[in-house]
Amino acid sequence: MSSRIPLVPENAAPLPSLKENNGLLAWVASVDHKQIGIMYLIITLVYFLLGGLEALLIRIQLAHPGNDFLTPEMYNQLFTMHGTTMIFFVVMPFLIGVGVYLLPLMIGARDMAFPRLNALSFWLFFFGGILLYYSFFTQSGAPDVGWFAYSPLSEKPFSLNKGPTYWALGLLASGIGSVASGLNNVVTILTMRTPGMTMRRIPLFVWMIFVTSLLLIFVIPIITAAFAMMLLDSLLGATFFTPAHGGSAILWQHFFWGFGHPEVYILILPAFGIISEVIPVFSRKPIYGYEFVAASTVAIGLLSLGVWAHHMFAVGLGNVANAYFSLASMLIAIPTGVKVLNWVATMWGGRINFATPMLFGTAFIIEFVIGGLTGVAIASVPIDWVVTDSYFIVAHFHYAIFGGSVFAIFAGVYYWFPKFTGRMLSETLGKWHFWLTVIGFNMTFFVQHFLGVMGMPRRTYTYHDMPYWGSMNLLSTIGALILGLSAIVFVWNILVSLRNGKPAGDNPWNAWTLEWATTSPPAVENFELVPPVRGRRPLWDLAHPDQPDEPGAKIV
Ligand code: HEM
Ligand SMILES: [Cu+2]
Repeated sequence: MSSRIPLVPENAAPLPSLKENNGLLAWVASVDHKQIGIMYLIITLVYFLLGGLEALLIRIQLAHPGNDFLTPEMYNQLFTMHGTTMIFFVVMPFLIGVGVYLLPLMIGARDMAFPRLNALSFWLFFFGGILLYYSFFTQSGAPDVGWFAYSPLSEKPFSLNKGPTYWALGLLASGIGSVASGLNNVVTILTMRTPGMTMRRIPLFVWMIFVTSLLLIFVIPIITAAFAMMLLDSLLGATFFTPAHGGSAILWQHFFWGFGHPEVYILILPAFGIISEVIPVFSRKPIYGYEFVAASTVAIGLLSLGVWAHHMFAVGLGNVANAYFSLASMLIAIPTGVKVLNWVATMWGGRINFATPMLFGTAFIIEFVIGGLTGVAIASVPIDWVVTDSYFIVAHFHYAIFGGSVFAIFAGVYYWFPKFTGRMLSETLGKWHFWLTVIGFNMTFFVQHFLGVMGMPRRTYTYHDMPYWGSMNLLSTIGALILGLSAIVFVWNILVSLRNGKPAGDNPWNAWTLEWATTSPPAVENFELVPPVRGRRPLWDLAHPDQPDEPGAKIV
């Protein structure tokens, strides 16, 4: 019994619980959404540490002017691998993985619509990452062309090594897995909801995953096709992106950013979802303006498809194109601002409990607003012309993607860890982790705004000793070391709490959505009984039958 692998149940005997199936094969062969979700989370933690190590090496090289800690070739490989890793092997798969774990639980289902497809997605992601990192061990080394691999730099004859080929192949594989995840999520949300769980009642996290999944389905194929063309160019002598032979280098940029801009929303919308779950629970109030949060997500998703060329203002697309892409980009600030207002209004007058998830949630709002504001600034063409490819851009996207997505990820880990494992993370270590992260993060990236405006280019191996450049870069590097320390505290907290953490019980935060209606961790079949769903907060309705969220649901 204990070595059985939970495949499709076809016998009437009770299913073995996850605890009985801890052998390696049970994990490798699993199609259980919770086991697959946990595997995503473990692998992304490993990549987070790798990507962080790469970032540290970059920052040590930049600590003072004229440094030669790394070789220029190594430097190029490191910033390329750092960016690629953080985006495609940390933030994106973390959010997909936490989605895969939570979706069925939140809508009262037993599993995803297509459990085997779910496993396929995970393994494509897993081997895609291995393919990418294998490049470090080849003679030519890792890719060194930046995370967007612009042509003609990434093409023959400018790139004689095979790094970009590993890059394209690894991302191609994991990208196909992401499209499959998108399809799986959409079908699950549309067809597997428990009775009463209408689309107007699903948790906001589920709404965000829904819109994100549609984006995955629409935009990953663009880059998949572009990878195929790039591989045809480099391996079979085609010339899609090489101008010297009639191809177009700018075409690559259109393909890349046609995918790449929606991709940044793929990285942030599920993060918005996490925040929209955490803020109400820790403010002890229902979310303010559920419909607005959901509808503004749909608006952001649609708008995000039509703004890609704001990454290409410096190309010289002409005034009409520049004016359109500038305006369209600024429009996105409206639905985004709506969300910020919703979160602040939810906190307003609430009984706020600043436990670690809420600390990260609150810092998320502040830092994401900073990243959003610099985003509106560089949506203005003349401003972008001044700061493009400078450290101002590096500061901007780290505020959005680290201060935003990664802070939300931390909020989510502290919030759901008890559900995943049955144990609480330590609050003391959590607070240390939080403060080290906030201080380290702002110290690393705030000064980069100034460095950028003063003209320091990004992707630069070293720099001249200009006034203030050395001291600001040193400050940034010290911040990065503090971030390294915070990551150690985080991992330590996970390891210690897995063994000795306080037992969590079913619902330690007194939350209201269905994942908290079952044991921690949930049994293989998720629920013994799914509570009735008569509103957006089923567990509130259950505990307060005389004052349900939707007055019609009152049981007399
Ligand atoms: C999960 C968090 C992070 C994400 C998602 C992220 C993402 C990125 C991306 C996409 C790039 C661009 C690479 C390229 O232009 O090819 C980049 C560059 C960089 N990141 Fe990060 N990063 C994260 C964390 C960090 C941390 C913790 C540090 C500092 C310790 C850091 C420092 C840098 C530096 C120095 C660069 C090089 C900029 C350049 O191109 O010149 N990043 N990061
Ligand atoms: Cu963009």
